[in-house]
Amino acid sequence: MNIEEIKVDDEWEWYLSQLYFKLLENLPKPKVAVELAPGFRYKIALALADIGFDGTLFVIDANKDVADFIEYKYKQILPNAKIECICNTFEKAFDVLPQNIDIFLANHVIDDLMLESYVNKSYYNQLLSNNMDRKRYLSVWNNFSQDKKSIQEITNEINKTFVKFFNEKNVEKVILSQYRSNLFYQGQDECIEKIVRKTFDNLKAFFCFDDWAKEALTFHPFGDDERYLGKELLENTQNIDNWIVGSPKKEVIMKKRIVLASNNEHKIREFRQMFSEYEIYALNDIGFYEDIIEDGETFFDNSLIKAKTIRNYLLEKGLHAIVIADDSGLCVDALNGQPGVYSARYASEHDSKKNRQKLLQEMNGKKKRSAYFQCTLIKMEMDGTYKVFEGKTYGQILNEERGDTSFGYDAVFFSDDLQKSFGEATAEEKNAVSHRGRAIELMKKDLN
Ligand code: ITT
Repeated sequence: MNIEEIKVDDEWEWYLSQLYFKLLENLPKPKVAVELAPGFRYKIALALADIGFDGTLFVIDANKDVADFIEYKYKQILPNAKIECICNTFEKAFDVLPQNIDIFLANHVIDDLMLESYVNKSYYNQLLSNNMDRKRYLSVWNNFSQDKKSIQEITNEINKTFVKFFNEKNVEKVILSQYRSNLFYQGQDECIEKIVRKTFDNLKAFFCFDDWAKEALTFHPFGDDERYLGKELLENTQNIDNWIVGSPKKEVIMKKRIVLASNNEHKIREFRQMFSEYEIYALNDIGFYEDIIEDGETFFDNSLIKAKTIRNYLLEKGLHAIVIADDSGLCVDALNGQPGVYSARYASEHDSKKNRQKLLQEMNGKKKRSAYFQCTLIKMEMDGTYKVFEGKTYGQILNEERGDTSFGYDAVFFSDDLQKSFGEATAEEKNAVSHRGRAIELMKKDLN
């Protein structure tokens, strides 16, 4: 499976991760955390990133594809943490887990454990697929029930595993979310509430979502997939009378989330490098796949077009985030400021090699080689108000490419500040003096 191709259900991730964050921020920062059965989802990692987690996180998942994905993704999300990925069943992971655990985290854990341990692999993989529609989902569950142990038997075994775990290990805090068992689709009698209650009776501290699920869901009604309808989530969690609820807060806002209105992977990488304290979502991450028509005459115009388009999209989806749009380009003095706003499509749309070649041709024999990169950033709030930040960086157009040619005009731009081409500079060197780096610095000051 190609890890890059895995798509998560973003709104759902976003929303649940906020709930985890709200619980976690009220607790002492953990040093040792364990997450059970994350699947191809990473909401818990996002929440841990929000609290600045820099301890050790053990992640258990018996599925190899999941474990590989998690290893890859979590290291990106939590660069300051130590990620220990255990590709095994929960019980078999006991030996590898430390004795003292500050926090144990799991979402939708009962179903995940059932799947992980008891469903045959081909069904399991189908169930993990995020694109699966409800009909297929049901058919998988039906097959599962025909040739596997009864739900009751499986439940008992899972209960035993949990009890053993909590008896053997010292677990300080637990956060779980189990909004509704998918098993309900089969009309099974066994209630997930009972399973959970029996299993976790012996715990000292047990947090789960309740009241602010209601608040959050009015902010983030996600999609029309019945499984995720807030009403069901709410009803199900409220039935569980012995669940302890974290301190409720009225607002659930994407405090530290930024949506970057760009699909340019290099820009995205630079933003992430310079904005490590924020979670940067690119357009793919929020499920926006359309081309934005950038027909403005200035960097500002285009930046505003991008920001407005994405703000409107988020509003439609009921999501809340700060939107940042970047329009940038290279302005060459001897070419009257060209390619300027046309930088991305100077010779050919998004073919940076052809664009550089055209520039070198146009500059052939020209003595005056001064140029500057400009970046115009717009930071837009959900109410539509915005601020503009501009950064410029000066240099000379080289006669030939030098260094890394992957990003736009980097290889033909000799930076006056660095005395080398941007293609030859390290990421840190470039970010420190670049147009984007400078605009971001200004914006950061404003955000803080
Ligand atoms: P988005 O609109 O999705 O953000 P884009 O690549 O179309 O992506 P722009 O419209 O802002 O972005 O075009 C900017 C072009 O200018 C970009 O494609 C590069 O060719 C060039 N460019 C901007 N910043 C650059 C940088 O730091 N290094 C090299 N080239 C850069």
